[in-house]
Amino acid sequence: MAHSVKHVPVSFIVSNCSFVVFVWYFVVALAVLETVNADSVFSASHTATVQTAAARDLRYLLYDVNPPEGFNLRRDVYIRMASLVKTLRKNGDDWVLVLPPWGRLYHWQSPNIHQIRIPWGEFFSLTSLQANVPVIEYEEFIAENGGPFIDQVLVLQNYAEGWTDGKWEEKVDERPCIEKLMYSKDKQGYYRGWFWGYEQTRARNVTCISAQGHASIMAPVLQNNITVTSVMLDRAETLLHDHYAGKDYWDTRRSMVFAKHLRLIGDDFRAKYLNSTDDRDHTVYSEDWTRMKAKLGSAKGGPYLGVHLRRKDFIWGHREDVPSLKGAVKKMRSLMRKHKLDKVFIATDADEEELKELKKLLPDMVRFEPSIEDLELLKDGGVAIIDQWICAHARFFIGTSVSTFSFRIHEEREILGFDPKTTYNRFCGDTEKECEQPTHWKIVY
Ligand SMILES: Nc1nc2c(ncn2[C@@H]2O[C@H](COP(=O)(O)OP(=O)(O)O)[C@@H](O)[C@H]2O)c(=O)[nH]1
Ligand SMILES: *[C@@H]1O[C@H](CO)[C@@H](O)[C@H](O)[C@H]1NC(C)=O
Ligand SMILES: *[C@@H]1O[C@H](CO)[C@@H](O)[C@H](O)[C@H]1NC(C)=O
Ligand SMILES: *[C@@H]1O[C@H](CO)[C@@H](O)[C@H](O)[C@H]1NC(C)=O
Ligand SMILES: [Mg+2]
Repeated sequence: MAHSVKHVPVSFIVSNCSFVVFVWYFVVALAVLETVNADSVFSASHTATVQTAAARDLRYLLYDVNPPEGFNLRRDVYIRMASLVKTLRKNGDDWVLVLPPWGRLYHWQSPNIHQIRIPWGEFFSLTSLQANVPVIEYEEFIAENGGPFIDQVLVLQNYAEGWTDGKWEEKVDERPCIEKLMYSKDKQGYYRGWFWGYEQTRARNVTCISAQGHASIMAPVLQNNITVTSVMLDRAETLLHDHYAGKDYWDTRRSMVFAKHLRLIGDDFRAKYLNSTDDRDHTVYSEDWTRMKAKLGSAKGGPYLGVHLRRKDFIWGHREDVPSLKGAVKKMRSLMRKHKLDKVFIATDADEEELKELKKLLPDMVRFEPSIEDLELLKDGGVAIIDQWICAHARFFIGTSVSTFSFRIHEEREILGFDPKTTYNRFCGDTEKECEQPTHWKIVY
């Protein structure tokens, strides 16, 4: 609990009292209350466990993802790990999922701001996550565990031989490491590695496991082959979803409620610049995700076109399915005409040069542009979430082909109850022939 208070940035006391800073101050106070709450909810469940089944040992599952992966694929891997923890808890011990701190993400390039060891509470509502599966922040793990020690790291990898005779089968085996290990032994015989930027953290043992299959394929290994208390799965993205878009997938996805201060900042921006409020737009949101069950088509959305225009690495590869800026603007104008919308909100990772060009082509576009002070508080991850939140509330949305950033917006809109026709849209490349549109994934409640 103490460490969540510590995250109150001292800078806001002296910085210009911008709106975001003001909201932040207010919300941090709320967040502290919420943390107190969450802790008591959490420990209550533990007490109950102790009383009913003394044999259930407390065990910790930690994980990390291939370094180049971005924010929104990482959110997807969280769903797979939550599913594994649910399986483990059904079968026996009292497993808790340890949330891997955010940081050193390739796309988070804003200069001069500190962006490692960021706890999940800065981006997501912990109480909401905990209503799905028991989770704790990494620093809580260190405190509970009696130090920054992880008993066993399992580095997941594919099979060196690939699929044998082209036949897919689910399997998992301890195997020699294929790639060079990203961990090295120190003088005391502990393994040192990245560990989310926590330099004091060390592992007692590191081994490689070849795994081919869904996340819960790891359950028997974690239950039977390994007896230590804390286990970390590195390269966790190797494992597939237990059941993509099934009930369990959606329960976890719905529990990934954005942190309150980010939602508030997004809502204020909508009201101020886009004439968009929940009452008028029929997008009333329940803080308690378990009670959120909006009918498809019930949400109307704010009077603007929402756009996610992914650039950077998506255009460097000269991909066929990504439009030129000119092509994108032409499509936006035609959608605005068709849906009688005179405002367009654009979320994009375009560089300065492209932004200039975009502004020239579409002078009245609206973007969320944080000041340096705001960026220090929100960080690149918070800004991305606010962009997603605003896109999620638009009357009509169009995203970028196969971007997980766009996919997460689809899901958010599905939760809010938008007509799928207004959500599952993407830009086509300028010369793309068959421009297949995104799939509609219905929520299973
Ligand atoms: N703020 C903001 N950031 C973006 C936007 N598009 C991409 N990014 C950044 O680029 C990263 C893209 O990586 P990822 O989340 O994996 O999505 P994907 O690569 O599009 O599938 C995001 O996490 C953001 O940091 C955008 O519209 N707004
Ligand atoms: C787990 O233990 C079983 C039984 O001893 C063994 O056959 C199997 O290979 C082990 N699996 C792994 C991944 O270590
Ligand atoms: C490391 O882990 C492997 C796999 O669980 C195990 O076989 C081995 O004995 C462990 N080594 C040590 C030193 O504990
Ligand atoms: C905002 O929307 C409301 C309801 O659709 C409309 O009556 C009002 O004129 C709009 N205000 C502005 C400033 O566009
Ligand atoms: Mg990516």
